[in-house]
Amino acid sequence: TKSDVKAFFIRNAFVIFTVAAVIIGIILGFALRPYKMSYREVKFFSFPGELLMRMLQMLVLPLLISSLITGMAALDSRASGKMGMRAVVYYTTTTVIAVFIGIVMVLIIHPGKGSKDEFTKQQKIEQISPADAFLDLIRNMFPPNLVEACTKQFKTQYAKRVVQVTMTVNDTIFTVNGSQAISREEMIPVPGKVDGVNALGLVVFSMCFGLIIGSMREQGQPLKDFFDCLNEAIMRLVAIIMWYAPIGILFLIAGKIVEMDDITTMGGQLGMYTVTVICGLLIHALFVLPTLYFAVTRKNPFVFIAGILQALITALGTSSSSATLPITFKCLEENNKVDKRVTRFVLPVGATINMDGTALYEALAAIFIAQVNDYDLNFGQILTISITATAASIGAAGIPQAGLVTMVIVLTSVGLPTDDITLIIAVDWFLDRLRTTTNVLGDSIGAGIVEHLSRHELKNKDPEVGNSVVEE
Ligand code: DAS
Repeated sequence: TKSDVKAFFIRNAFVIFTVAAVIIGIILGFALRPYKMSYREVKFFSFPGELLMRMLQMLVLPLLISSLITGMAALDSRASGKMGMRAVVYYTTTTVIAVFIGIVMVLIIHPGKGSKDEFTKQQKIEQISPADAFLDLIRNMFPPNLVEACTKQFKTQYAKRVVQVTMTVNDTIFTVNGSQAISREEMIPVPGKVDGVNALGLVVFSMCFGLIIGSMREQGQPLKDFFDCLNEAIMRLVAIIMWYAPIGILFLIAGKIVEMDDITTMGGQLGMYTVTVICGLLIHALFVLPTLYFAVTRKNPFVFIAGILQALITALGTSSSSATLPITFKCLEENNKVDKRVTRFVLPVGATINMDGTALYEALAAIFIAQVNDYDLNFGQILTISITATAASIGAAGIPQAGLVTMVIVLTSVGLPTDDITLIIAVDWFLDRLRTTTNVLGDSIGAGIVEHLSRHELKNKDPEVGNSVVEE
């Protein structure tokens, strides 16, 4: 009936607007392409999209910190330990499967065959051992300065650039040698590289802090109430931003289509590589994750996915799983009714360390670069790639193209030329959107699975966060 249609429309207004925004964005983008806008004009045009990015990013830090602290404070150590174990098992399993799919796909399709002709080497780069990268990952878990952790990631300086200054004073020539330490990211030219918030450090701190507050019982109550209230207030802001999201997404997508390079210039190897990554991500997102969800919960995974559609589209539009985090929270809690004690605990951690799409892509891309260079990888090297790809996906920040930067770790671990990253840069903006969507899907399904497995601990307890889940 008419009122049914109306009710359906109101219930699904957000999703309908968002899907419409994507479609209009694509049409508008292609319609405007022939006009060949200048860089500056594109910036003006996509301004509403830039605003959405900024609004979402604005909320991420307080949301991440307050949700983790309240989430941890609400659980006693036994419950959080169990839930944490389940989350870790889920993250590890799905990441390993993703890496496996990436490797199998690239070995079967072999997109890098043929001679490498579209690229010339740019500079020689010093080798970095994977151990350096692992140590940086762990260093980032313990930020010495919390305020700084909110603005940047820590990077070890690995090499020195020597600067020589010659001067003449009273006919005498002096030469001064100076040296400047540079980090591994500075050693390779990666256009558009980004420096993220040290989310890993903040996650570790907030979890510990939350646990301690929880264990303080009465004494910790004021802090618990404070962060609870902060969290609630931020979520209300998210609700307002959600109304603006479709407009932002429309312009983000249209702007990107207007500015992207001509597709016809894409070489054969690169085209095959793109197809291989897309196939791998689709298998993981539409087959592996839903099957896992069904196997554990016996519920229809596609109903679950429909509930988070807006988060998935936001991930596609923003290429950032951390900017999408506020929307992921809303979708899971409101549409899929996932318990807040689970989302607050599992989502911020997931958005920071669980990146299935990134892991799949990094392993696949590294092997593709080996294929292009006619470099035969043995089994041990493929194993090294899978381990470092996992570490690189954990270390990557949830921001656009972070995965491209952490690729350096994977490539150096098996002695592949890091400057070959430039080979795949042309298509990375696009693949980044797809892997970010896969990352967000993985985090969301993880929340669903952990909630199901933790149902006994969650049963019969006050669902209001702030109460202990398991009483001794
Ligand atoms: N785009 C990032 C994300 O937010 C990760 C990546 O670059 O792979 O998930």
